[in-house]
Amino acid sequence: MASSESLLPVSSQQDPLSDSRCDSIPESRKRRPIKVHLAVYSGFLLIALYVTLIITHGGSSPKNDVNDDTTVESRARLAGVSEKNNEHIWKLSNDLKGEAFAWNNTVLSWQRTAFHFQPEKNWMNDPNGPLFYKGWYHFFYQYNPNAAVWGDIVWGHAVSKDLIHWLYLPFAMVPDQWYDANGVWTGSATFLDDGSIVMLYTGSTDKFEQVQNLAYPEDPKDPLLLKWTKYSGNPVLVAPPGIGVKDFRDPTTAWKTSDGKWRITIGSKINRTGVSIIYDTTDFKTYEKHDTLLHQVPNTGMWECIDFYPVSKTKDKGLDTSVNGPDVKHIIKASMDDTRIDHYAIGTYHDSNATWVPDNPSIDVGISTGLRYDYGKFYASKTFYDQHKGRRILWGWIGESDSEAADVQKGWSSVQGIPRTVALDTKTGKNLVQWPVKEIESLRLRRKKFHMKVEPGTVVPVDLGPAAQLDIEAEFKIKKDDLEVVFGDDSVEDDKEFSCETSGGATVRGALGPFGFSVLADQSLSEQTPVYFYVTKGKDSKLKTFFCTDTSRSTIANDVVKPVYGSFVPVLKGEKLTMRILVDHSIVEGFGQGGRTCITSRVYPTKAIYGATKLFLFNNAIDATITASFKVWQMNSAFIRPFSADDLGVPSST
Ligand code: DQQ
Repeated sequence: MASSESLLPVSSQQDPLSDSRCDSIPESRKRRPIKVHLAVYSGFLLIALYVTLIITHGGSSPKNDVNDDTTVESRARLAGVSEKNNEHIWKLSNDLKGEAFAWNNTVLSWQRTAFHFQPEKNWMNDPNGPLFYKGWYHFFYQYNPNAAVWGDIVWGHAVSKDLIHWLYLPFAMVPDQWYDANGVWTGSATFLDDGSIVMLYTGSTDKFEQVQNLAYPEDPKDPLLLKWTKYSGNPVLVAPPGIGVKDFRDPTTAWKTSDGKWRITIGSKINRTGVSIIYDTTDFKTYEKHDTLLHQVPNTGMWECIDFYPVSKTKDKGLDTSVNGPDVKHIIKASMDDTRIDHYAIGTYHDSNATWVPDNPSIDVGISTGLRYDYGKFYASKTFYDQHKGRRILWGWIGESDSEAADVQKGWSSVQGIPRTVALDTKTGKNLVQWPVKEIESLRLRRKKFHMKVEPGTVVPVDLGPAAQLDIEAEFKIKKDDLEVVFGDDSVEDDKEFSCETSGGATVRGALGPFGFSVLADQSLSEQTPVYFYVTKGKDSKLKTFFCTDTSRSTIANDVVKPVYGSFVPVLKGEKLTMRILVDHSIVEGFGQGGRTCITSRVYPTKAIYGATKLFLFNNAIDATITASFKVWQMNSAFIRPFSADDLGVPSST
């Protein structure tokens, strides 16, 4: 094992993971010429303007899509949904040089992913109506055919035999009716008892009002479901009294009631209370609204893309959406428009009065300390029951963390996360577990196995070759003697306040962490994305483990949002610490402890690209020696391309 000392000097003064760019301040920056003062003052002015904007926009909390500081309202805001706008994040950051990073095509081309679903070009957002039909997985998605920014939304459509290799098909639905003239927005599929499919989706009308519409396959015999018929009586639902016409969207998959009707829920808000409105139907054309709500949580704002489904308390397998009973818990997930976070909660569904009660009200849906599918970038997600393999699969939209200008330059925006199986963690009963679908393993190429002991304050290069497309599975053990010393030593402070997001990232050294991998790193570690565990000693002397990803040094570019992501991860007695990481150019997906805590990041290296992309193992703890046993696979690229007749075994006519 090589010590990091040859790579980077390690001492308690100089942290092995610290940003060498910060080490020396050039003479020119030590003095403060008038220009700098001006920059500082204009910085304050910008911040003041920003704070004023937050207040004038109803006091909503800051979020990734900071409002523009001009008076022009954004396209999406006008239409009644939020959209990405990272432009001002970097201008408000410490980097006040005023110029965005100069991206070039070499760097931008490298960012395109190799095994994540993304369209050939332009903008994509929410997953829509996923399903399995006649041997094909179908994936629909919000898509702008005209630009790499949100707008002109149609339903893109692709099919796959294995959820990994995808064939693009013609658009399933486009805005061609008054009731969806401003966009065919998010929706969900339901299988009726006879195996036929109905699709409910939100239309943004010619007046930008949100209504719900019904569509169904024109030819049920067609396994590709190429053509969709919109019901002549659309819209089937308009916003009920008391609900804003721009706050009524994203119908769920329907589930069966005990008296044989179908039930759906639609997200909205009443003042600042996020709500889940509930309807019963027998034919999907006429609906009966319940006076009560499925659920509501004050101060959470608009609920987008609600998902509602059962999970088994005892088995790992997935359940069809209508299953209920004593061995079942129900999940409500809502996408918080204010924070762009997908929150879920576990609870009990009461069929008789169409309500749902959380197991633990202190971590109800949308509460900031509550549960999240993913602690990084992951939004507008949707599950479906895969009747082919008896599992529930989760899709999530992974937006960009760079600027809109960079997206326009690269010609595309957003990817979808690798589909994940999702199930209740039967060991804890208190969280879900998510895991990349088994089929992703078909892309695994060359495997290398490692077993390394890593001393405190060490960074070790992992000898791999190319490291831009990887699947890493790792187990970590903290040396027993070190743990005992930490437990017995009163001078080692309790880390009860630790938080991945606010405790300074991977450079801050504690007794028992951080340790993990730096992915997408260059040789000098001037760019790197550490994915790591940080173990703290609780007041009760029990270990508390956090799983984090630090993107703050992932790129030298300044026009990128670079947070530290992560959260607590449950580790049960006798369990080793385990993590899995999928690396695919500009996306890193981390799964801590078998998928109890997941973190997806978008990162945009400028130096750690092509042949210069490396992987490092690090231990930045002060008091603990770590043993890491891990396997790394180079990952093949998936075939994601337009459909041709040959894909059905039919020779194409030329
Ligand atoms: N995206 C859709 C809406 C949904 C939002 C519009 C969530 O239906 O609420 O593209 O990202």
